[in-house]
Amino acid sequence: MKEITNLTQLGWNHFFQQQLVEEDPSHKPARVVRQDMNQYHLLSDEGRLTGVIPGRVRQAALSKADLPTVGDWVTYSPIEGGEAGSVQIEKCLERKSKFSRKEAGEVVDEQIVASNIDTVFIVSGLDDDFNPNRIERYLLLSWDSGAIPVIVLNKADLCHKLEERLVELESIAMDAPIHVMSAIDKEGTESLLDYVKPGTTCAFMGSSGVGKSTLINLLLGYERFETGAVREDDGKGRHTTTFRELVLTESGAMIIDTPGMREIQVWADSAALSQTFDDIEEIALQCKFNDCQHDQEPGCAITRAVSDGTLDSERLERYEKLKREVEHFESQQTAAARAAKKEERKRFSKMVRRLPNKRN
Ligand SMILES: Nc1nc2c(ncn2[C@@H]2O[C@H](COP(=O)(O)OP(=O)(O)OP(=O)(O)O)[C@@H](O)[C@H]2O)c(=O)[nH]1
Ligand SMILES: [Mg+2]
Ligand SMILES: [Zn+2]
Repeated sequence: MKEITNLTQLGWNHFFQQQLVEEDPSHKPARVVRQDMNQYHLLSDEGRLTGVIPGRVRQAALSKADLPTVGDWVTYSPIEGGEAGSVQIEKCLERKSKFSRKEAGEVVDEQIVASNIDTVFIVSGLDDDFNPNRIERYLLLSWDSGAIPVIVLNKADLCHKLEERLVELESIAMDAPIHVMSAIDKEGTESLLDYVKPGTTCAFMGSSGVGKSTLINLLLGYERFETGAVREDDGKGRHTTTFRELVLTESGAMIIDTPGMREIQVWADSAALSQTFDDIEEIALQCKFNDCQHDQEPGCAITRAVSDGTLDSERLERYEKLKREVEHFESQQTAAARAAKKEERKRFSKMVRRLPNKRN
């Protein structure tokens, strides 16, 4: 197989290359940089392409998560008689990492916000947007994603209690580095360059109006993305960015801008929860009983830590709430696995019934 060299700049590596072994050699790889309804914008060693998904590929997808999303590697083939640069997508390659949340609403489906990313920048405003609970949720999903989370505290120019907020954040960031900056004053933003390296991909996540697009424009050196003034009344921003997009920096790094998320519903397992709340789970190891519910049991280390001030009771409350959500997620996952098995059995027994009975 021909070694593809210039795709390396787009993040192509052995992990993806080995997935082509059994692939039709005429199918070539490309990276999804943007999706407009059914049209995918792709980058390949042939340059920019526009891809569509044929019905057969769409039908084979069991969930939305099986379809390509921004950051994905796909294989494509030319469309016979089609316009130059328009191709059809054959397959979505297995992902190295993916940042997912639960689809909003009642459905239990995974929404992949960005895939094949190395770094997740969790951007938060140091103004009234500051919200430890939201940062913990993003951390949880990041630890589940396979990418490394980095906390970005923007709008330092609007913050009068930086020290206080940093102390609070340091106790919840665990292993994630924290960077304080002001995009408006162009202060502290150069610290992001440590992560924005050639051939790597980072994604900016966070609520609307925290300054994701402003920061990305600074890193790019030009106004690539529209940025929006925050509404005066609620400080919540107005969702200036409406679609996800991957762009290349001058130095050859890839950055994904995402629209601000209103809801961050849990799509993560208990391993990610342990990583996010390592401090609490560490203390819980000291409880007298293995199955301690930390609810007035004798010898409870958690209760002791809260009363002697080593553990913030609000953090404990947030942990317990997220733990319930993770448990619910895991039970839904097993329920979904059970339902899939049942469906498979049904199909199998129908098939067996149709087989000719040899004894007759
Ligand atoms: N004071 C101050 N304002 C900032 C800073 N960074 C960004 N802003 C402003 O905040 C507003 C929102 O910035 P955007 O970059 O559009 O925010 P966003 O996170 O991309 O928002 P969405 O696209 O809606 O998700 C703009 O008016 C920016 O000029 C900062 O460091 N300090
Ligand atoms: Mg934006
Ligand atoms: Zn306990």
